[in-house]
Amino acid sequence: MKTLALLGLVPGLLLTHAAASQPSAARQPKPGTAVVRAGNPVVSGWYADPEATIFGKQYWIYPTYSAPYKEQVLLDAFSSPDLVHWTKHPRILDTADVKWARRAMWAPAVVKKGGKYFLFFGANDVHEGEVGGIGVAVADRPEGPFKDYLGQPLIGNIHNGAQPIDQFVFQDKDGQYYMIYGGWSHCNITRLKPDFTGFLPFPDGSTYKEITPQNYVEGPIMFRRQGKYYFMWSEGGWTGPDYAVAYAVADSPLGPFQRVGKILQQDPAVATGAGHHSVVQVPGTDEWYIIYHRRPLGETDQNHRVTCIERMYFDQQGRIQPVKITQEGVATRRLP
Ligand code: FUB
Repeated sequence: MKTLALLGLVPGLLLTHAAASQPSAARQPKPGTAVVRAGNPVVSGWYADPEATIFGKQYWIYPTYSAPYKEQVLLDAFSSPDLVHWTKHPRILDTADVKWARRAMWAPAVVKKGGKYFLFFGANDVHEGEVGGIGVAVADRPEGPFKDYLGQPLIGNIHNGAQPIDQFVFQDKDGQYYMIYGGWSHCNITRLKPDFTGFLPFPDGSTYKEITPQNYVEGPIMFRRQGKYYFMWSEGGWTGPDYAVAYAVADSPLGPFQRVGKILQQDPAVATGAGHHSVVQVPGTDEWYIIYHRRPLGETDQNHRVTCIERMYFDQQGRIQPVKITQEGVATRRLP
């Protein structure tokens, strides 16, 4: 568990973003009040590709265990009631429990459905003709233990040039679950069957639709806000300093997605390689957080990535505002 929370004073911390989704004046602490801040990174250790979500009154983060490549054989998870104090849940999934997975367990995505928790993951860094790809595991609790659900990959082949990694599961307002995924600069969207055992074809008969926007590399996510579909992804190379997050907006989960621009990237005074993120919305509010990984200054090892959180703001036109990466991180935010 991370034990160190940062103490800061309010002035200058909460008044820096002029945006439509700022916290209301009523929610801002009085000037001079000490504010507990998470500090970045929010958890100790090398953790990347963080999928953040909310189950009940807890925030959860499911990251990649960013150890040396061949040691990426397990997943840990973290939970928090307030974004500041995090509890580690070790080894929620292990390749020992997935007979077809042997390494490179990457970028989890977790959804709750019908009282079960489904954890989608990439395994083996699969290439043409190899065994591996996107799998799914299931548990009765968010901290697992998760067990392989299918006994084989959910997606084991390469479609439209997309490596089967970096899956994200998005539920539309009609209840339909979509999987959006892909590495190697190609992104596909598919319709999941209700029991997550496979896919339903689209009305035109296709199963894997490519929705790759300009500059897309990997790490897609999607969410809805005010009737619009926001599609976000990582661009640049994850092993270097120029990794970044960009986005597009459309009227449908199928796009078309026109790239708007970058909203998260390195800051030479803070950290490099900022990317592969997720977002959470505090239920019933327009408060948004971006959870992402970055590389500490001076680090060059590709796996030396840490998980961080910042506020994410929209302007009056619905554009996502550039995110400033910080050492201070976010203030305590309990769930309503
Ligand atoms: O952590 C392994 C890989 O690094 C992910 O799948 C990519 O998106 C990149 O973040």
